[in-house]
Amino acid sequence: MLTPEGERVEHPDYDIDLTPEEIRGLYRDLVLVRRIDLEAVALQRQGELGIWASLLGQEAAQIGSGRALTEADMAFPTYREHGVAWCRGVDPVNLLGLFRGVNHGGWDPAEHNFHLYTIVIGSQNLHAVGYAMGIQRDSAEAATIVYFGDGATSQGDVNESFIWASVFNAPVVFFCQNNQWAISEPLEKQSRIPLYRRASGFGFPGVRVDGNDVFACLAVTRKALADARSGQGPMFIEAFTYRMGAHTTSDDPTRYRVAAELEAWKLKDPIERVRSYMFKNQIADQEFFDAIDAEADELGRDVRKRCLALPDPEPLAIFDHVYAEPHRLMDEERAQFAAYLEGFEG
Ligand SMILES: Cc1ncc(C[n+]2csc(CCOP(=O)(O)OP(=O)(O)O)c2C)c(N)n1
Ligand SMILES: [Mg+2]
Repeated sequence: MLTPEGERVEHPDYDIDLTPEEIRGLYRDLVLVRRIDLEAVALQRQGELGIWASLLGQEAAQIGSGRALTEADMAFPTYREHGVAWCRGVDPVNLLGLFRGVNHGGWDPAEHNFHLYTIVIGSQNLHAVGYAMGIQRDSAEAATIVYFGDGATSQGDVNESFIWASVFNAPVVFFCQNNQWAISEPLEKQSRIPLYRRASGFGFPGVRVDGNDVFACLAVTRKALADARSGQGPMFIEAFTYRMGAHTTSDDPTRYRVAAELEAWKLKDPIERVRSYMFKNQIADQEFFDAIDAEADELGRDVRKRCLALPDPEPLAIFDHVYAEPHRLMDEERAQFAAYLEGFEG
């Protein structure tokens, strides 16, 4: 719907009518989440975070799909969904706390309808389908969306989630961000067909969307969620995008991919095309762009300041939220760890 040069194109099946204000809002989201991400990478490089998984390049896929959600919809993320977290009103400092190792994310999934981050590849797919089946049994006016990567489509859990969603006609949208890489494994080592085509074998529709086009991601996800809410079952969306950074800050992508690939994808940058479209169509002027840049810098400063001020947790607190109710094994492990800590002097 928006070419890399910022030209608007119509699509026969998916259309979207956005007001200038909505477009400015999407642009603001894209810029701010990129800024949060940049600050987080810098914080990790300065030793303030243990690790960080950058969303660089995937902003449109996350903001487009994230803004398609209604308040009642429930989202299940991986570890890279900082843009979706932003759309769900989760304070970015919570995300940093998780990667700093001082909390488990610390947000209430029920308050934001945004589940905690999941590191175990694909396990959130099963949680999402189970949740969607719950929505179905409650006859609630809501849908579930689950995020996962291209690599995750090779995982058993993900394939099982497709089967359950299909046979129970669960109101779930499978949002796969195909960023072309699963750490150092390229997509061609994961699949011999385009990923969206996998869906038909499970019995539900699959579409591929330009994952660097925020309008298209919004339009397609909105439609898929509406269909799910109205009882039409699951849908698979392959957002075709690119991981412009490293897998995480622990990874060095220059070891396994050529620089030319990144250069080609830079020309398809998800933010530049919106900016160019807005300029050309007088949806925003230089003053607006400058104000957003200033807001982004202020947000970066604020996030950094509050991250550094996060208190170190009391070591035994790690056991507090493993189970909702007291658990014998937790009590045992807590006691063992307390005894270990007491072995230190001072
Ligand atoms: C069950 C499981 N197996 C292996 C890993 C190690 N691991 C972490 S990220 C990753 C690759 C994931 O690639 P993809 O699904 O494409 O997501 P991306 O990181 O590209 O967003 C792997 C294998 C894990 N976290 N969980
Ligand atoms: Mg990937």
